[in-house]
Amino acid sequence: MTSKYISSFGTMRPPKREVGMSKASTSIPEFHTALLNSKRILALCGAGLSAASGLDTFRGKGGMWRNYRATSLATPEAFENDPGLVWLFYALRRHQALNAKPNMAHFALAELARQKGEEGFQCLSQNVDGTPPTLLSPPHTNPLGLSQRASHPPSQLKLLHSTLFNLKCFNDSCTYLDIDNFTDPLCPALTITPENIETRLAPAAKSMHNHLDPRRPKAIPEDELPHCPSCETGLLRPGVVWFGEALPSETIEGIDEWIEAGESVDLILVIGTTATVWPASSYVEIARRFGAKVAVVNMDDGELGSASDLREGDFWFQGDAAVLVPQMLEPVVGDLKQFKELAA
Ligand code: BJW
Ligand code: ZN
Repeated sequence: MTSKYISSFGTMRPPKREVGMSKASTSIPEFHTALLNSKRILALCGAGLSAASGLDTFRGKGGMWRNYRATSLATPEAFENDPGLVWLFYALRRHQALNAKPNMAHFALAELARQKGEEGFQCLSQNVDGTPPTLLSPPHTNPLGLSQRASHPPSQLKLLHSTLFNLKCFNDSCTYLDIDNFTDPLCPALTITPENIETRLAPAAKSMHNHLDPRRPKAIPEDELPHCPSCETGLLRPGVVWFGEALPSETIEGIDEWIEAGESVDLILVIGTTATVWPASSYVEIARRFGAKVAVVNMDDGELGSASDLREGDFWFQGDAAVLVPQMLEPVVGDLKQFKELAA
């Protein structure tokens, strides 16, 4: 993961603070003027973008899975200690993502991408509910990720935390990678029925030890979990980026190249994210350095990390991204009525 623009998290992360709403405009007509004056636009999207499609967020209300904080399961240490527990969490999310529909915000961003072209718009998504833009099937066919089902042009979608539909080997010395694996369930032990999940989780739930304690009963015996067909010893794991892991370098380098290809970045849309996870959060500051106004769309005015320091000329829209993003982009994307029947 090498980027000219991302600084180390020690220097980048701003202190926790409420959104500086007082200086930002909340006027959609004023935003329309800014949008129409913007040649080069970035979006930084998070879990709130897919909330209207029925997928859970990481923090706040949607951030608990059973008795576990979602963020505590998104680590190599959690997988090391109880791979079956972590696999159940991801198997459920694969199942939900495969069965979810894109919402109107996905369609609006995809249309913005088509209208502005590669030079004019790049969507940086922290969400793992999509496939990487490498090996894509034709648009609109299942199974694909939500942005891809909204026909978002692949070269304009950068999946910062990769995707639930890549699998890789947990063995560090093995390079096995399975791209676009949509099998559901991946194996019988990972079948998504309430009974299977409850039965698997019950012994651990009754234990006094926390899920990082090696003495705690494991959710699924390792021989029932998917194994790597290449080295035959390692367990397969979801190919997403967990805490402490590097983001895909070709993705980061592609974003650097896009930034460098123009004189400025004029606008960054920060949609449905707490903007607290580094290095994704640093794109707000990076875009600012290149001249961008910041437009935040969020249900909540709580913690908004790197997007909280809003200034004169910035925008703040509180509400559901699926409702607000189409309204905000309307002068460029039109009324999107052709997509309404397809959307969640
Ligand atoms: C709506 C809505 C609606 C709801 N409409 N809005 C100390 C300080 C600073 C940084 C660090 C630190 N210690 C460690 C770090 C680094 C660490 C980090 O940032 N930690 C922070 C928690 C502090 N970062 C990393 O570890 C990264 N890697 C790294 O540092 O590597 C170093 C390295 C370099 C070189 C070589 C080797 C190593 C990796 C970070 C990976 C994060 N991965 C996850 C899991 C992905 C897999 C999975 O999905 O399971 O990514 S964590 C989780 O957070 C997930 C998300 O993409 C990410 C961001 O969350 P997001 O999208 O913002 O969701 P929420 O839930 O937080 O917010 C949703 C928002 O939507 C809310 O605001 C709602 O209000 C809103 N909302 N409904 C509009 N309808
Ligand atoms: Zn392997």
